[in-house]
Amino acid sequence: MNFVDQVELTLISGKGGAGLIHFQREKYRPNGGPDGGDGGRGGSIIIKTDTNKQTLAHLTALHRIKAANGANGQTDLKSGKSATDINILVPLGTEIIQNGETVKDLSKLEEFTIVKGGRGGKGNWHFKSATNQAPRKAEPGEEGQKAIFTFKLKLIADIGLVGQPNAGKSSLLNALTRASSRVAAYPFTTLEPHLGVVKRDEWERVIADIPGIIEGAANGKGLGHDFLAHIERTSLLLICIAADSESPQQDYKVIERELGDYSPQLLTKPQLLLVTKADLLSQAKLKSLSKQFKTSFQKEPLTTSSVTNEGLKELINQLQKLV
Ligand SMILES: Nc1nc2c(ncn2[C@@H]2O[C@H](COP(=O)(O)OP(=O)(O)OP(=O)(O)O)[C@@H](O)[C@H]2O)c(=O)[nH]1
Ligand SMILES: [Mg+2]
Repeated sequence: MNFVDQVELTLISGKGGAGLIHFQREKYRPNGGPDGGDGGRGGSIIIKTDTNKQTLAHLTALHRIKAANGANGQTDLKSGKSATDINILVPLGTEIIQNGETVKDLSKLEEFTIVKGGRGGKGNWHFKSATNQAPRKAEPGEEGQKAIFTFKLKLIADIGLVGQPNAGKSSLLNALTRASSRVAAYPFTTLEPHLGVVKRDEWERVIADIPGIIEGAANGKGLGHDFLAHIERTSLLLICIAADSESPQQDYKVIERELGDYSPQLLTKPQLLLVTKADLLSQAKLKSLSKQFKTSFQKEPLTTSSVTNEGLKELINQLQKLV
């Protein structure tokens, strides 16, 4: 498993281009005025959150990233070209640390300039005045910035998807958000947490899809154990039980037990019980399944299908109320 959650990077922004000292040279005007252009802006480095990124693995090999310098000013009042900014894409939940202090916590879809490109210097035409018609002065470009940053991935989700392998968690994440978590018809498809953002109007929350939980997970069995720590920080658990499971109630018991064994605190978290893959059962069977859950656990499940989208609106309604 390759779940990179910490990377150190040296980031360097570009220096601004120098302003030019130059004078117009036209055939019939021997003493043309100053026409030295301004230097271009140096490139900045910008950090952007992207829901298609799930880890920091794409940054591990880089170590040092430098944006280009701005070009120097040119004749004829032409400014030098500004350098292109560099965008670094990071997953939601990336924390950026410099000298042990948090510079930025990127927990929503946002971007921020981490090292700013230097300003271009002014060309000599700026310095022309009544007393100085031929300034022999221009500014150098401003220096870029250089610093070492630690990027740390903290999974910060408001809602955690929990369930046995193959319960349809990733499919649900994909149906509710723009995430593209891998889906396949076998257990342990998801090997590392995936995040997505569920949105409705102004309301948006981060959902985490974690590897499936099996019996013994709390003691280290399977993959889910490593990630139970992450869902400790969520404020609601969406417990997924597959409608076509041979023993839905047993599935639920296993999840409850593993959560409790891992940390009794997890059991005090608000839960929403979901019967996923509802399209695989008749309405009558779904109803009787709901009844069983109500009798055994005093919990009435919502039923959803990531294939027909049945129940998804109602699910978002509930999430809006609870989170
Ligand atoms: N019919 C139907 N099949 C579904 C639905 N949701 C998921 N599936 C199928 O169930 C299988 C498992 O789906 P996943 O979303 O990968 O399940 P998971 O819980 O993320 O599985 P792990 O990552 O292995 O724990 C896939 O073959 C899906 O196509 C659904 O709503 N209806
Ligand atoms: Mg999955």
